[in-house]
Amino acid sequence: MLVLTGAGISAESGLATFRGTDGLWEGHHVEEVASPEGFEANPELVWRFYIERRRAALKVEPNAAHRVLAGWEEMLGDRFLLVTQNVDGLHQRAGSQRAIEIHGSLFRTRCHYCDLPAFEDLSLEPQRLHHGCVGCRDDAQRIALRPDIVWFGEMLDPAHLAQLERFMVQAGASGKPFHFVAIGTSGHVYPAAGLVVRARQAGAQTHLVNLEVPTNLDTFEHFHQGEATKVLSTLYSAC
Ligand code: BJW
Repeated sequence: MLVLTGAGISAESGLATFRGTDGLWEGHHVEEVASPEGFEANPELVWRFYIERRRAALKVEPNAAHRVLAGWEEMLGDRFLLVTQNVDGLHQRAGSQRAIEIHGSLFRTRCHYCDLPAFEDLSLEPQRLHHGCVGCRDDAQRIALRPDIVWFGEMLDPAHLAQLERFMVQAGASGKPFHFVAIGTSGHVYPAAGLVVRARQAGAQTHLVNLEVPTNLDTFEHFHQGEATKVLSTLYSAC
């Protein structure tokens, strides 16, 4: 089973989704806070935005839907893989270990300009980050450190995409039922929104659990409309 999650799964924990009426982008243009150009133009604004996101994520708890997925992993072992677009760390806090964070993490920082490896960063003090990176000794004046988040126009980690592809090929060839389940995602953002198509090619039965009708609905075979916590409590037996 391959599961893809988006912001909707954390909505019932109290975190805002991206494209809802109370969406996170409200008050900010997307390109100001979630693009490389935005960071280069105003890194302080970007850091303020992400420190607020860190605070919000730390204030809430994983919900029943996060816990159901951790339970599926426990039952299925290496026949289960979770790929999340979320950067809030709630899956890990619910007990998921086989989780790939394809859009990065709020709780890691890396350098925007060099290949200094990303490191864990739980700081809620943006000022601390207003220093050059140790890897970029030639220019310690600019703000080089940034959240380890995949912004628009940036590449996803090729190792993550390769891991996903390997999993789909193996699951499709296993001879056992293979299900792809997307949960709480509007289908606007690629390449995540295209995973359903690839999973289907690999032999998966495809399911979507979502509150509203997404843009890529016609790419799914089964649509379970509703709140993730309610739908997931019975979905496993329906698969
Ligand atoms: C509930 C619920 C409940 C609520 N229960 N459900 C192909 C075609 C066109 C464009 C592209 C393409 N390939 C690539 C692109 C460009 C771009 C892109 O996709 N643009 C689109 C906008 C068109 N993609 C990229 O740039 C990606 N990079 C890339 O592909 O590199 C190569 C390349 C570059 C340039 C050109 C071509 C190729 C990178 C994308 C990174 C996205 N990052 C973000 C920001 C991270 C910042 C952050 O987190 O702070 O990640 S965007 C934002 O959207 C965030 C999310 O992970 C992502 C997805 O949002 P999600 O999770 O779906 O949330 P919502 O709010 O949209 O939906 C929530 C849903 O939940 C709703 O439907 C509700 O109904 C539902 N819901 N409560 C169940 N209780």
